[in-house]
Amino acid sequence: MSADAERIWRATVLTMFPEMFPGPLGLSLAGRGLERGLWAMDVLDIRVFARDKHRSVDDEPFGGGPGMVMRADVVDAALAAVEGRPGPVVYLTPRGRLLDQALVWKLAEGQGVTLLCGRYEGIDQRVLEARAVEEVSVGDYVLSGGEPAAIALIDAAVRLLPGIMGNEESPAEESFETGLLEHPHYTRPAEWQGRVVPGVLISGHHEKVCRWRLSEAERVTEQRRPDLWARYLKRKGRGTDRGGRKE
Ligand code: 6GU
Repeated sequence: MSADAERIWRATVLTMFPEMFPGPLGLSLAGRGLERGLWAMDVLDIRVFARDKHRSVDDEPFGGGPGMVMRADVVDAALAAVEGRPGPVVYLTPRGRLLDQALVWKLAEGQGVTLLCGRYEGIDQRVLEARAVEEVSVGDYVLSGGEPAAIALIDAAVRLLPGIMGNEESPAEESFETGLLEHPHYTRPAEWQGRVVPGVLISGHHEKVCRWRLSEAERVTEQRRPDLWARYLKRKGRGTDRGGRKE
């Protein structure tokens, strides 16, 4: 293995549903990058680390209540098998800190990430503490498991890796990089079902187009995302960018 191949960004996924991977990550931008060796993914089946004859991974929660909890010893054995890989170990859970573009950049700029996908009601808290696992959520709604969240996180990170995106798909101007949602987009035909494209976009005035796009981005952000809008206004005077990173 060459030194470069050892250093490529690597996602390690621990899951009870390995068939869910690569899934959408095998297609489009991420999939082409995977085929070209620009990043790599290893998927491990957590059930392999169950030791009893029934291969049980989960058990009833202490204190009672619905659902099942993944056992500390089984999850610990799975994490031990991938110990020493570069990058943080992240457990995907709606109890985690929210994933945002700043954290995506941090992960993409590292050497990779190990993602622990839970099912059932969750994972025994003791193993998360013992192995200093970071807990991350992809939004304020509940998925039936961490796998779609892991796919979202990997997709977001991989598209930022060098060589993945062509020049025409630069991330610099898109939503969350500027701290604003994006302006609306239009393409041909200039008139469709009686609806016309905003005149400034076909005026040929590059500077006017830029100003219009910024004002549209500001308008839509203020309207839809008061949280982003407040941060944008605060940050504007301070010369920071990229989801809060200092330039
Ligand atoms: Cl990371 N996992 C699950 N199961 N549900 C979620 C989530 C993660 N983030 C938001 N909802």
